[in-house]
Amino acid sequence: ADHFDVIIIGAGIMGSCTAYEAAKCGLSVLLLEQFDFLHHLGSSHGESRTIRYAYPEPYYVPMVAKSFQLWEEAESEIGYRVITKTPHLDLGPADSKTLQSVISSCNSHSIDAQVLNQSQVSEKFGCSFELPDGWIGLASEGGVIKPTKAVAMFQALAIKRGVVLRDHEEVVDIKKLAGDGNGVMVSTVNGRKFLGKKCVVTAGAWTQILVKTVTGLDLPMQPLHTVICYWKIRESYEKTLVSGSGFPSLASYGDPLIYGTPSVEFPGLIKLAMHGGHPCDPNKRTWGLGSDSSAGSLVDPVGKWIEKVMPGCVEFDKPVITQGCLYSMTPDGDFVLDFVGGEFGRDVVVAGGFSGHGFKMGPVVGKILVEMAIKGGAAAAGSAVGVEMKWFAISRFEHDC
Ligand code: PYC
Repeated sequence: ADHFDVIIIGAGIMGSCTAYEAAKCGLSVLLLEQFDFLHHLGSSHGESRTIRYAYPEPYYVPMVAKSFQLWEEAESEIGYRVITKTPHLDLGPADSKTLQSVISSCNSHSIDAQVLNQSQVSEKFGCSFELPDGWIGLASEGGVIKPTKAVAMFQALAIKRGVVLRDHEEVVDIKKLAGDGNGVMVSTVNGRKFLGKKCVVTAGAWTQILVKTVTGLDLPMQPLHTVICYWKIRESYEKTLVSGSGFPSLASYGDPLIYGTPSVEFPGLIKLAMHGGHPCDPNKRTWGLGSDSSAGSLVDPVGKWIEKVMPGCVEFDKPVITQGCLYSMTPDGDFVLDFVGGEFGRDVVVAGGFSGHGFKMGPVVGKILVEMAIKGGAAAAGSAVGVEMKWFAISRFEHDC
């Protein structure tokens, strides 16, 4: 069997960033993918993801800052851009606890952010918004990431640094090799076996299944099928809602939580969608919207929100394009970045449960995972990157798994 310092399972954004970071540290790396590279079956494909400093949980703000820096370094190395910087706007009732937490975490990290009343939001963002009474806005900075292009960028950078990439290699087993420091053997469905001193599982919505099969550890990470919606912009708003015009990426707090980006990917369309989704088995998804009320329940609330908050901006009461995507949801919405423990000790690191907000964090997560694999301690890895790791520990689920 071939030997590597690190074997990474799953070549979405997290695995691809980890492979690149590991290679930067001079490690020999194998990156395995169960489907085609750049497939659209998981959580790393599509047209756009937001990046924003404005987070209700203060511990994510420094992670975004570090990630932004690493995104820009990777862009410089490859020679093209995967992020378009835009303003970012949070919205919601002034008494929303989440929105107030966003404001205080921006303040505590000195993020440049301005609280705006109803008319200031309309003035600043081209009269596209008509905030309901009692709502406020918070304007800060963010951007839109091109996900497929970003994953391809990290894979290209990884290849340049000697990483071995193999797709159509579904991992079916990971075995601890006898003797301290001897690492693990990873077996694939094709009967291939690879030896790794360390192994990192970044298998997105398949992480829970793989970790449970191999270790028996049942991590609470629920795969959710979500629906991304693109709406036709009314002609009179086409120049307003477009990226580059000052139109922001959006998060509207309340029930439901709606997010959006300015029009970047499909000319004349704007992405506005609902955070969350329906529990699913990632191997048995039903595609499209279907006709059941549960599928419509991910789209209809977005139409109602547009009518209420951006009335007159879009042409039809239904989206013109919808795309399926997967979330991997933890009970608290925080990630899992930890060692699986047990007989594997610190030889197998797991990263998952990105809960619909992880993509932007790919570069910083890659750095943390490599620090964990090399240094063998989560706290040491976190302090090397300036991240508090207790939020991401498996032990927080003690009663759930
Ligand atoms: O983290 O910005 C975000 C996000 C948008 C949609 C879901 N999560």
